[in-house]
Amino acid sequence: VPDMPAVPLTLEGAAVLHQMFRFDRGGWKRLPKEERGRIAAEATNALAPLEKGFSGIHHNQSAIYSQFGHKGDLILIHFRDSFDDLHRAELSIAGLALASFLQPVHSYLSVVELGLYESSAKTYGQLTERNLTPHTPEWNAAVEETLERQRAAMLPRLWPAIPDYRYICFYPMDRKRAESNNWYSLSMPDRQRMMHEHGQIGRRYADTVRQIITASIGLDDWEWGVDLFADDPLVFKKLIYEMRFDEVSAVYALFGSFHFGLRVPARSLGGLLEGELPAL
Ligand code: FEC
Repeated sequence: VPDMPAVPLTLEGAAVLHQMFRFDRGGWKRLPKEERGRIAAEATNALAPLEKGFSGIHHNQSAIYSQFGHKGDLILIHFRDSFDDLHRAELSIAGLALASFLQPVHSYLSVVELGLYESSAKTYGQLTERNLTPHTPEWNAAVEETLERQRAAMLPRLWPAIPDYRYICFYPMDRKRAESNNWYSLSMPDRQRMMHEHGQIGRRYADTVRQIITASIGLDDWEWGVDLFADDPLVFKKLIYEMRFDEVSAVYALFGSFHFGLRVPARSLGGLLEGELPAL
């Protein structure tokens, strides 16, 4: 019997960029009021349509968050149909007059990923029963056929609209590759079982938090980006705390730095630059 592929099947969707900026409040305050108004209006006019969806496509959205703490002042997130359109978003922000007051302090590039642990084992098993051999053209065609069906079923999760919640919590993650605990040398059934348990904890929070997992292997410094959206910030703490005790996090997770922000509609950007937060 040939070895089954070790890599789970995945579906990829929107290309995603997170941008964190420091705002030069001192420089901004030194500008005459009318000049500040003009620059803020230009940025609002550029960002308001992107909030609804680039090129009129509902899911191709960008969103603004006011960042807590010293890590930055402004978080912009962009979801796009293609990496080219994603880079267009980045260039259009860089072209705003406001960009002279925004210093990029961090960014993260990734792609929406649905890991299909549950169905990978099933699919690989069925193909083996049909006497197909991994990595042959026949095997690849049969895998692609399955993925195509799954893609159609998962469209809204692959191309998500930015969830309409007040807070965002973003952080990157790795799975451990240490000598004793190496996720990548575990068997598929072991990983599948742990991911199943992970999903079970997650689903208990489905009413209060939306999660979007993006993959960044080959794109950025960590392996995954985790975006959580909620109206109650304590939900982030409770969910992440509970998951820390779950085997896949307790033994195999490494976390990068956390970024926490409050959603600011584009129409409230001018106010934010003057130091006002949008009301609830
Ligand atoms: O190997 C991989 O595919 C790793 C990618 C991955 C990371 C990750 C981390 C977190 N998740 C968090 C929240 C949720 C919530 C739900 C949920 C479900 C899944 C499933 C996959 C998955 N997560 Fe995950 N998560 C990753 C991947 N996660 C695949 C689906 C599993 C299944 O259904 O069997 C439930 C969503 C729903 O169905 O409504 C909520 C949080 C983290 C970061 C904290 C941590 O301790 O890992 C929070 C990486």
